[in-house]
Amino acid sequence: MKKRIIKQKDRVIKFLKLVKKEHLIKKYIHNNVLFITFVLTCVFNSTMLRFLTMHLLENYLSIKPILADTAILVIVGSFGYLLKPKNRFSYYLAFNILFSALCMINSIYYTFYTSFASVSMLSLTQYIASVGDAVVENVLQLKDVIYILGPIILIIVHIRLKKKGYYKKIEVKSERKRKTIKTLVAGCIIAVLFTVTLSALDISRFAKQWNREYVVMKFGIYIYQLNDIITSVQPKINSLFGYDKAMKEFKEYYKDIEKQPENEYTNIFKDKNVLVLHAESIQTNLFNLSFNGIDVVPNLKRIASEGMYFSNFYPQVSVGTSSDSELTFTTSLMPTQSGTAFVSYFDRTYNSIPEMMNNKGYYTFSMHANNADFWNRRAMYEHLGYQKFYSKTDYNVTNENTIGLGLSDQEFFKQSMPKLKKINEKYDKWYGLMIMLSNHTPFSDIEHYGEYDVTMKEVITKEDGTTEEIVHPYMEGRKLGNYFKSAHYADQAIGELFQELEENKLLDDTVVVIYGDHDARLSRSDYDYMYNYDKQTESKLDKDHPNYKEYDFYQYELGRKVPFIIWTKDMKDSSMNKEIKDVMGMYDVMPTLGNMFGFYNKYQLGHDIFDIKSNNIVVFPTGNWVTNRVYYNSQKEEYLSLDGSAISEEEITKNSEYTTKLLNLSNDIIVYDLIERYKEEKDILTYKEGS
Ligand code: GP9
Ligand code: MN
Repeated sequence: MKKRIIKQKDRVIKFLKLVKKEHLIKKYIHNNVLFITFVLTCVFNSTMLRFLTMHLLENYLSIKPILADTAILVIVGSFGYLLKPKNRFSYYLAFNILFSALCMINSIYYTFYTSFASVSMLSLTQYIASVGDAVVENVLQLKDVIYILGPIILIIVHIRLKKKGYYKKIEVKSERKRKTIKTLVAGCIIAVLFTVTLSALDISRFAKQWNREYVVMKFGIYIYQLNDIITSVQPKINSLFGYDKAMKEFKEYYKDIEKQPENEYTNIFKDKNVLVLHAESIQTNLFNLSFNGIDVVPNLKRIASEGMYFSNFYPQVSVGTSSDSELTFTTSLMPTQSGTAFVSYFDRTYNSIPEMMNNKGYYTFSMHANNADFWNRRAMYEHLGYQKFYSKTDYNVTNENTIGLGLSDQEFFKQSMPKLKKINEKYDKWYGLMIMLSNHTPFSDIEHYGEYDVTMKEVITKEDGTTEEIVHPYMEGRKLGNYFKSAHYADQAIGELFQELEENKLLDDTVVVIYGDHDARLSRSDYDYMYNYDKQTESKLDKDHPNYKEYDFYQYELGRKVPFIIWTKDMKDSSMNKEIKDVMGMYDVMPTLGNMFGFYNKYQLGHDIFDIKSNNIVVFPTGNWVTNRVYYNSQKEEYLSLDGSAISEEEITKNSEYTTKLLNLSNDIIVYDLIERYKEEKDILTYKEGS
């Protein structure tokens, strides 16, 4: 054994000496310039993408993704050697363009969604196209286009090689084969080296793929994207194969679930009309902001103060944003782990609020002045049970009354009024959803938002006793400032809606429910600027300044809260007029309203907040979760204690396991259509027992 090791050692030393003597490295580089340029430029692009998106120290120091990128690129590049030298350039250029495009798409996507792109979103391109202009106008930046350097460098190298006669070399087939195999083996060795660096956590996250940042950070963008393709088609294959296991777990989970007990709000709103307001991109943090003495959202603040206001309410959206919010609101299920329920799984059976209201004799409808196919609503609404969908074609949309993506909220409400009046006259009781649109990213239609001043005004007294007003630009001209202007506009529209509803006597027997659908997708640095604004220099405080306080990850995540309000005309004089501070998620809406209106969905994953109270947990599609006590970041496996108390390891493990279980269960229910198939199973059983 010892002898063998010595022999091996001798061989390696001999080889290294040979490499030195014969200048083998130099020769290798000289003979493989094109291949090396291909690999290096692609590794550079992928590395830049990580640096420019995720600003984590760990990311800068990690060798893992570089190894992963190199392995995959050497393997892909090795097949280029099968071609004759004169044809190789086309091969490498094609892949270089493909990989650079991947980096560019992901760079833009990250700015927009703080996540990496997924091919499961390809079927959604028609919806993305509608906001495409907004993306280009607002998001395309220098950092997104640097990736074209890859193909440019490759072309330059190619031209120089051509001049030097590099491509005139003749390589026989066997030599090309030999080169391919050698390079392929080298690629595989790097892949093995990479694999041994992986931890169990890396592998499990890779398999699940939902923690996209983590996967890119450890596996690089190219392997991430390959894995994404596989995991995106997996649900289709899964729904054919993993059914038995999923059904078993489904039955297991629900066997012990009992109907929630009654409480003081049970049936309190029985037979009342319901008007649900889907408030696009309205965040809770707007409630605490005012500029020069004027609130950003004065009407929403007033409505909240007159009703039941849930101030620690979280959206639970994934890539399906608005549609995910609607899904979770109406079914108490979580967004799917791949694709979106509205698009990929619209044909499943859902126990939904409209369905339950239909069963109670309500007329159910949705109103949204956008294209009916956006987020596949037209098809999905059939399955959610809405009896009628008033969409773009039911409204008069002109250039003059358009803001951002479509019909302005003010016009939308105005034009909806006659429809609502008719419905109210015709039907005994009704349930309606109104989806707002104007307050949508990129908030650049400022000339239509009306006057709302987001500067900082200051009155100073001069030495001679006279006063002078100084105007600091503050949030003026910034994306966040534009968001405030846009939100102020949306709030004004809501104020007008309430006025018109009141004038038309539509509030007398109606419960109004308002929810913000998700956060406004603004970056952390925007908030950092606002909270660290220095009026002396009229810019952000320097990071070294003693007063600088970074707007950190947790502040940002906790700041993504949206408002949830339940309001009736007479509530302000009742005991229901209160603020509920317990954490609550979108999936708790159906159980909470269900108790108030008298319906129950056995498959709901949330809870009636008045039943679970301070014991509630809100899970997020990323695997993160929040309770009254703690916010847990599953990406980094870190947490923040919210009340300053000590958090035990046991509590973290228990809640993390619960989160994983719930996310998997929810995904299985949708992917395998378990509600429908369980019903069928039971029907067959009843039939058999009866015969
Ligand atoms: C589109 C609107 C916006 O009709 O609901 O969708 P979003 O981009 O917020 O998901
Ligand atoms: Mn939305």
